[in-house]
Amino acid sequence: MYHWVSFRRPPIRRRLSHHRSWIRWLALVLLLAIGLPGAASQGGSQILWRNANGDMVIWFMSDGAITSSADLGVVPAGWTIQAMADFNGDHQPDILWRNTNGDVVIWFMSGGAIASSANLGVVPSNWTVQGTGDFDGDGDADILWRNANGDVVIWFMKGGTINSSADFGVVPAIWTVQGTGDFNGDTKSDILWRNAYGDVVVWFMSGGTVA
Ligand SMILES: [Ca+2]
Ligand SMILES: [Ca+2]
Ligand SMILES: [Ca+2]
Repeated sequence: MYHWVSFRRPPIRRRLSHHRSWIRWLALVLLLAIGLPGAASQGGSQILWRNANGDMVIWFMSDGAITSSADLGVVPAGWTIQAMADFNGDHQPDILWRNTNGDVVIWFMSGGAIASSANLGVVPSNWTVQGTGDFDGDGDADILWRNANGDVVIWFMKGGTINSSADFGVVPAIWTVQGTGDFNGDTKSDILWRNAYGDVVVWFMSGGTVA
């Protein structure tokens, strides 16, 4: 697969009012609760909220309590979060976005702020993000893609750039990715598959190969 670079990114419009009722948020979608090491450095886990108007807020949690929050501004509805993972190895989870036009963007987070962003270009819509994980063990999370034809590709990330990629070929459609994680403790994320008959298989990853 290929990509090309454009320079669009999710615009950020700071909200005008600092007096918004939290009740509004309770009816909205809770996206992710994460517990990466960087979250721990913030004193616990983080919960990322998105309002129906696109406004995004992070709650920093500790022992079930909200210790602080940060408003990241409004992101237009065409952008959806694909994953949260540490793509630049600073132990703080970053946000992977995709636009309905296929555009892929990473926000590199630092505490409650968007420290920087990287636009990875437009990826055709027949490719979908299946998950993230540090498949080569270099400390930066990588991106697992699958094509509608079954083709499996990993982008090995180095911060905001695609350092390399590997194509694992077409996996029949009866197999779906269930998740990623380091199932053998070698510090490299692996891929958990399941097929339509219930068979479960783990690909133990070693960079660009299935070990
Ligand atoms: Ca990071
Ligand atoms: Ca990696
Ligand atoms: Ca592993």
